[in-house]
Amino acid sequence: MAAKEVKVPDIGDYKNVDVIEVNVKPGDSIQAEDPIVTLETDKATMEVPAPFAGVVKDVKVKEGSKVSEGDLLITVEAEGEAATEDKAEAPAEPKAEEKAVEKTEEAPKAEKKPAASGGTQEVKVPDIGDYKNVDIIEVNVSVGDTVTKEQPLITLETDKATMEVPSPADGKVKDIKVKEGGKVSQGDVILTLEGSGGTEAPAAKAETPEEQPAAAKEEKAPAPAEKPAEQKEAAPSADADADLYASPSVRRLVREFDLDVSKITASGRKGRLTKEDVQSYVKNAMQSGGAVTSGGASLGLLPDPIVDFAKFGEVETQPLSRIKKISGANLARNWVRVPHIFFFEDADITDLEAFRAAKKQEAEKAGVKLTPVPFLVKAVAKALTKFPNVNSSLSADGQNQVLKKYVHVGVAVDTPNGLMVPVIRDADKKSILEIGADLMALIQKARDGKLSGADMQGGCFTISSLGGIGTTGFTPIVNMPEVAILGVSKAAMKPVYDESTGGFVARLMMPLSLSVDHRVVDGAEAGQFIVAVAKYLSDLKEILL
Ligand code: CAO
Repeated sequence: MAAKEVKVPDIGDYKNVDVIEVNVKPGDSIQAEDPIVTLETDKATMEVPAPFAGVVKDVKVKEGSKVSEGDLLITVEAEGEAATEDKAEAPAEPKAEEKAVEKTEEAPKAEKKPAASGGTQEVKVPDIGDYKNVDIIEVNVSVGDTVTKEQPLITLETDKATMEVPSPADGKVKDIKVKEGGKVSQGDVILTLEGSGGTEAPAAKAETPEEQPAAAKEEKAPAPAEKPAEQKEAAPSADADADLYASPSVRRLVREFDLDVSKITASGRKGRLTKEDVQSYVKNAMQSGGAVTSGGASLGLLPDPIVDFAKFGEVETQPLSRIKKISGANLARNWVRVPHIFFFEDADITDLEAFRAAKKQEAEKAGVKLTPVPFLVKAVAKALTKFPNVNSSLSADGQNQVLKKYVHVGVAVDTPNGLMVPVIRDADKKSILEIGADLMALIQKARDGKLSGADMQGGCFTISSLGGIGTTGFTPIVNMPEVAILGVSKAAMKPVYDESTGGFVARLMMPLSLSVDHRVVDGAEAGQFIVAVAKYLSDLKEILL
């Protein structure tokens, strides 16, 4: 028996993909095609199958890790000679699955025009690779529902991946042609959508075979092993999470709300957890004031108030943007899970402002709008190098502290769709003008809705500046897994006591607030940190020391 490495195969353009399940442990006997790990992008979950049979020797990833193509997953003592290195490195199935999913995203996007006011358009199954007669495991909408573009309409499942077909446009569901348990292939009509405005929608062009040629490469991929989805729930497991059988959107819901899935009864076909299961579980738990999350004892909260606002006057109900839904769930978790403490300090930026005013035109020539924010990023980066504890995170199990040797600073950006936090990398090594240039590019991308996942990953600390808007102070919520966030308010002239003259002088003071995770940062250290940031801003020379 020889120990062989099993690595992440080609998963398309995705990098740092979430490992949401690890299905094996050291000592497990596995067969070829057994799922080793489950990966999840924002549109699909996919299993990486074992390329050969053997005994798992070592597992190199864990739930919550992020992986990219070529990363080592496990080592296996392979049985027999049949297992070749080639197979070990590149089982091709996930590639085919992911490509199919990418196409499900692309195809509806081509149907840009909404259906006419009162007119309808047929929504068809887009290119899903070579798969035919794919199981519909979930129909996410009902007749009469108002849907928004990109909202999942149905969930399909092959033997290796689940994928959602998103709505190509805003509209109202007029007629549904499929049902849960049915099977579909590319081009089959899913539903008809009644548009909310615009001109008559063209036929679903992007879904015609001429415009969506079958991916030739996928023909090279070995046919997925005949392994019916039923096997997923056939094997009982002590860990209910590890066997979660649900669509990507339901998995996401479970994770966003940090639910204990072992307590939720799955009512879907073959034991699949449906969105309704999760919703009714949360509703029941809230009504009974019970805990719904997996991370702690009951908070004993009252259920949320349910109010018919229309009884009190005219109202208009609008769906929350996707970003608001995602960030809302994250903020709620961070607020409940992180024991916050808050610190306040005013930075005297009188000299900084004089310097900034003097350099503004020069910066503009270099294409940089020199606001106070690049200076704040630089001051924070310096402080993070001085206070490594603030530049750290708790490990996922809460047992270790991860100290970061890099300094990547996130800046909260207000966008039409909600708050986003792009990250300026290696801010400690960059000049203020370089930081300004990075910042401008990221703000533009954020407001154009073009930030990539990579632009928002890896932050060590966040700055939330409302200085351009106003406010005299606020307490931002720590952006987990970071352990601190700086809130910046509008600088104002204030009388400051001058010990040397015994009188008051007018100085430009910028209010700073620091929120920290008290599990990691003690009060004294947090105080020193915010005082240091204020000192660097008050005297830029301090940054050089
Ligand atoms: N005090 C006084 N003036 C300030 C200031 C401060 N603290 N910060 C910025 N300004 C000034 C700028 O200099 C600029 O004026 P000039 O054009 O005369 O130089 C003006 O305010 C507008 O700045 P801006 O907001 O366009 O740009 P910015 O670099 O200051 O901020 C960004 C960029 C992305 C941080 C900001 O636009 C933004 O989106 N902030 C919102 C953050 C947010 O919503 N946080 C959530 C709070 S809860 O966590």
